[in-house]
Amino acid sequence: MITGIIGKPNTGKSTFFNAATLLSAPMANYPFTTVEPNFGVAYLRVPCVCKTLDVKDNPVNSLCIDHNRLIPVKLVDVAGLVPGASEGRGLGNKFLDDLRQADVLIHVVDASGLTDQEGRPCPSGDSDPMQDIEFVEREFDLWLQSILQKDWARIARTAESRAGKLITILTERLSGLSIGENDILGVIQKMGLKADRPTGWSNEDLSNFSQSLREASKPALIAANKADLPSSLKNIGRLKAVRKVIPCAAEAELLLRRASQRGLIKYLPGDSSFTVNDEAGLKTEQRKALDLVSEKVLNSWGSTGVQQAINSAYLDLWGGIVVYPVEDENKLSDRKGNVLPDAYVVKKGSTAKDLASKVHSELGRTFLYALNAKTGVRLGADYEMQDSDVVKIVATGRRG
Ligand SMILES: Nc1nc2c(ncn2[C@@H]2O[C@H](COP(=O)(O)OP(=O)(O)O)[C@@H](O)[C@H]2O)c(=O)[nH]1
Ligand SMILES: [Mg+2]
Repeated sequence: MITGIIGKPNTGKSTFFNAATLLSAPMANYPFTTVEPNFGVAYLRVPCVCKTLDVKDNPVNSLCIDHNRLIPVKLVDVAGLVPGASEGRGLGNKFLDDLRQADVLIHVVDASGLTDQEGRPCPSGDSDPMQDIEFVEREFDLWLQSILQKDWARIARTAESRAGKLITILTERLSGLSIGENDILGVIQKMGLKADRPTGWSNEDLSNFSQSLREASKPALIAANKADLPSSLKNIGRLKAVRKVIPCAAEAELLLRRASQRGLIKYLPGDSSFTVNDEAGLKTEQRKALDLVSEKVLNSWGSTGVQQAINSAYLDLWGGIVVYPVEDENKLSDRKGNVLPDAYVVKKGSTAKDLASKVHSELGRTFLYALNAKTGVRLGADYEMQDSDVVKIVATGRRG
């Protein structure tokens, strides 16, 4: 599961990425061993079950700070795109290559209207972020359409030779883009397209199909960035009427995380305020910068929005829930005695057996049953995992 950060140039994508991936607390176990250049690790923040269970935990695959579980998740910073990118303008198809693996998107827009579609300064402030959203989405759709259209006539003819063949061909063709069979099937049904007669699909059908497929397979939220600037206010109101929008101030978040890293303030990403550790130790300009963040961002918007955007991407768009597998259901620990060692983000609807497979493929294969560690209740393979479940998985293998 990967979240992609997209948008035109100069909206603050890299600032957002840098802020989201900066965490001062060190992590013992780095979960992603190979991190490619534009990939980074951000953290999902959820209330940790250690609080309701009233236990002291020793996280291994994640962190727990003041009863907040911080779970590493992957982010990819996609190259900025300009109108015509799907035909190779700007960095062109580079952005689309970066996007392939993304399951959900955070679309960063410059809500202030102070940059044009190419990302150049627009001092009048009348660049319209709504139009930016639309052109970025359109480039994506055109790109998807171009992939489908390449040899559509041949695909369509081949597909008509056998019932159900179209879905197989499309699934194969789009598998590298994190677009699955269910998305394809769902869109064809919703649009009332004839899967058995693809030679009859018009160009317009293909165009609409591409758009619906993007919406289904790459759900996106709008991070309305630069919310600290005065001209952002009215634009954010307009955007909220038509899209899922989270007002953001990525630069402020970066400043707060850096200040926290240097021990100047106490601040956990997502908080609505911070406290200064040593008032006397602050330089005048540091004090001033922090006051500005309080005034323009925290007091105006409630938070910088960066953590909220990450959380929303994983929990709302993707439908994630957080569960805690343990090996000892009484101590709630792993074998080494680490209490609540691991937190896993799984998709709503995942079963106990799905979780077992995620922990270890062998554990999935040899799964017998699971135990709800909070209640002692035995759970079958098909039990649907619930948020904050703590479970022990019992298997036949030697691991059990
Ligand atoms: N006022 C304001 N400026 C920001 C914010 N985030 C980024 N910027 C500025 O926007 C410009 C572009 O930022 P950058 O992250 O490089 O954008 P990218 O091209 O989308 O990666 C830089 O000058 C940033 O300092 C923000 O939250 N508020
Ligand atoms: Mg950038």
